[in-house]
Amino acid sequence: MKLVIAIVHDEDAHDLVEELTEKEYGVTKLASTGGFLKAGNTTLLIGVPKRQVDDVIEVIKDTCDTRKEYTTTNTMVGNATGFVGMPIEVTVGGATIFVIDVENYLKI
Ligand code: 2BA
Repeated sequence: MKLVIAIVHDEDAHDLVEELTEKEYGVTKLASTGGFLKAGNTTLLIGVPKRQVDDVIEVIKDTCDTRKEYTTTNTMVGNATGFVGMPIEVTVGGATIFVIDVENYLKI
């Protein structure tokens, strides 16, 4: 048994949950926040037998897009007279995926 943890863009989360559920994968959706952008994203927990991990990753690949997002960094200006917010572009996703061994899987 493996646990696939997928951090995805909020805009892809609904379709991804639909696709996974349609294929009868069990999914738990958690609201999460990225440490760098401090913006909302979605974390999905998907517990599957090892042989299904590749299929789950394919579904994620097919559903999640990369996006350009913008944040600002404080940069010193002049002779240290002040700071100005400099925009920086970052590419987010499609998805950040962790695959973890599950030692035990119980439903009580
Ligand atoms: P955030 O931490 O908000 O990061 C959003 C995007 O900002 C990242 O996209 C990456 O392109 C950029 N970024 C992150 N840290 C950076 C840094 N120190 N310097 C410059 N740019 C940086 P992704 O890599 O696609 O990550 C999307 C989200 O996945 C992240 O949101 C975070 O919530 C999660 N994530 C990514 N790597 C992770 C990791 N190693 N462990 C846990 N969560 C992770």
